[in-house]
Amino acid sequence: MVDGERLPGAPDRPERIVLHVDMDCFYASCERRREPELRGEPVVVGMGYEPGETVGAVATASYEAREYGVESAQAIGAALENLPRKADEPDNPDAGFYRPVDLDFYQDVGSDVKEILYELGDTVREVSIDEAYLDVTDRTAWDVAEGFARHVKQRIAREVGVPASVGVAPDMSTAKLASDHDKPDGLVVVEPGEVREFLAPIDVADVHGVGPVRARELRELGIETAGDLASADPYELTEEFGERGRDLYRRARGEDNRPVEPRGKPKSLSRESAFDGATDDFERVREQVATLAAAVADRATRKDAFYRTIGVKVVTPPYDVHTRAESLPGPVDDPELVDAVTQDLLGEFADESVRKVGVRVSNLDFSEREQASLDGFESDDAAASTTHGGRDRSERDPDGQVSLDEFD
Ligand code: DCP
Ligand code: MG
Repeated sequence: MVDGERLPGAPDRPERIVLHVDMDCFYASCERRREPELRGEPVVVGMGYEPGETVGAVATASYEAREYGVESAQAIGAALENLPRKADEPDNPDAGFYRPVDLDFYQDVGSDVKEILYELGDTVREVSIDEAYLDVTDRTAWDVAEGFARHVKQRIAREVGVPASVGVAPDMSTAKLASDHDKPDGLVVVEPGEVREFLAPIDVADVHGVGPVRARELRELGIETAGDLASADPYELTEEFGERGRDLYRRARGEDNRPVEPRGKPKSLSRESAFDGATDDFERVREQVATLAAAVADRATRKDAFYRTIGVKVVTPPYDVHTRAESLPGPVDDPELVDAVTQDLLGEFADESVRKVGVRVSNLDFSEREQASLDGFESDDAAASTTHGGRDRSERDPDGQVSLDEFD
């Protein structure tokens, strides 16, 4: 088929307007939100990092810290060689701030961002904690798309307090490259007629679906950029790489027809939190579980999820994972019940030393209907007798014994 030719009878679909949002140095920006003194400073967020220690790996670094050669996945020890800690060298102007990962907090900030995106997009595909695609075809038009994208960035900045980069294009793959193009605080709009020109100089390794191995193979064929890929012979590419070759060829030409589809609904919602070392203070454990229970119930309410199972996870030293769950006669959205059931399930661990706790609701139901009327769960008294009545394990949901992986 000749380039640009349409099959007879093919619908003349208007170009879609796809917006891709990717937060800038996300974990570091979250740290700055609660510690504004960190704004403008080099900030490193370490996974498995403890203040004062040199263990762990860099989860992310602020753009100021990247100037010193600090990057994701680097060992903290190596990062410290490039950028010493302000805590160790307070007078050194070339020192930075190191913070441990606090995923619960980042997830919270991430879901506040997503809430705004759901308001602004016709459909939203969440990709990760800090990234999503929006189909905004019916919300804007190409001649005002830049203003729309600016509005998205401003709402996130104003209401959540963290910076985002945004790309707008007629397809997902180009929108992603566009959001990455002017980071941080980027805003790049690639209109339908400009896609080939925008993609042409982009490194072939940055084309969606090209990993390091394939990038090397493509370079061996003299294909260095998306432009080279777009003008390569599609039959040769298919011969060399199979159907995958054809897909890459299409992406390099901006022919990515994937619709912006929401991800499947989650099967469970959970939150967990670790103590520094382990604690013998059971009151602290109870309080932590109460906080997590409230957060999980709140998230379920916000996602319009009803749950049929409520569970806790308790990790005791050295690293023994215990999960307990209770199933309910029908789906509910009831924060007080989540609190009562989790506290009840926790009782068994009163004499244990505890490293980590988690709360999880599962068997989720997203159907839009009235909450089932549940005998036994309607009044506070009834709830109390059910959850504190010393049910034995045999009544608990056999599926409630979840693995660590499923818990997250
Ligand atoms: N992350 C991580 N380990 C990695 C990469 C990322 O823990 N190897 C975490 C930390 C990041 C977050 O995921 O803040 C989002 O990942 P991104 O790749 O979007 O990186 P950033 O948002 O940090 O930076 P950028 O501004 O380049 O998007
Ligand atoms: Mg990011």
